[in-house]
Amino acid sequence: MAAGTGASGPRVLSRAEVDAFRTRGFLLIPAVFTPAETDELAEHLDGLIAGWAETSPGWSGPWRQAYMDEATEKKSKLTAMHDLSFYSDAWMRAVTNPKLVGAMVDLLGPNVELHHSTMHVKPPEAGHPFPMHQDWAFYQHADGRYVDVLVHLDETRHENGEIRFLPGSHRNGALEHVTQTPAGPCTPHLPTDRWKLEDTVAVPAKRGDVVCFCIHTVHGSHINVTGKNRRLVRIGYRDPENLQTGGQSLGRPGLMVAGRRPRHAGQPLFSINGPAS
Ligand SMILES: O=C(O)CCC(=O)C(=O)O
Repeated sequence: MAAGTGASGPRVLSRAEVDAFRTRGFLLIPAVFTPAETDELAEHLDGLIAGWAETSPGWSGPWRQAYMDEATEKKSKLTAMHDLSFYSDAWMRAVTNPKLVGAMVDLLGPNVELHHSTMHVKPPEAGHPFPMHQDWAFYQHADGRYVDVLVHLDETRHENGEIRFLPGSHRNGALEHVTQTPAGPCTPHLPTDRWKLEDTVAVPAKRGDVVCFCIHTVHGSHINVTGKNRRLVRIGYRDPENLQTGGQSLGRPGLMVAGRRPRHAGQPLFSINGPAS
């Protein structure tokens, strides 16, 4: 991944934090959102959960049997929706939050484009675990200049399924994921016999913290066995010159949250009739 820090140095992160991100492929950034901002985001999130989000069994595939016994697998659910800023002004402010955007400039800059946001709520008691995977498998890009950010609305720990990473795994680039079973297609994930949550590092975080990681960093999380929702929102940012080649929101331009979008020779304006085919 190209360095985002300019001659004047990082804006929000320390050089040690930028280096840690480059070496490990993930970084906890404490207190990006103030307690008041976090309360407002959580309140809007609860409104979206009640009004718009979908609760379903979540990701499909043979990993479910490897991660859960039969009764738990039947109970396990995920509450999710995409692009929260289309529905909530608090989330519109969150995706353009100056401290968060400054951190993205430190990691990707000077030009940063918003790609998407996605709610991941693990409901109480059997809230959906996540098998080991790279986010690249869901939105393929040409290179690693893409950072995912997990905004924490609840404090996380082992019992509610904090995020977990395989340090340095981003350096392997894109990996082949399981996407098919004899019964048909399934949600992309890495083979469970070779990629194990037990080998990962846990990154528990507090309300208002964000945990960011590279699109190629292998990660996953355990089930939520507590009596409360575990509420996270992922926001994806990229260098606008990192071409998307497949997956979620392909062909859709995003807001420029820092810098400018360089124009390539002959590149047309974005169509007012939707994404070009
Ligand atoms: O919400 C989680 O625990 C996992 C999140 C995740 O895997 C992702 O956002 O790609």
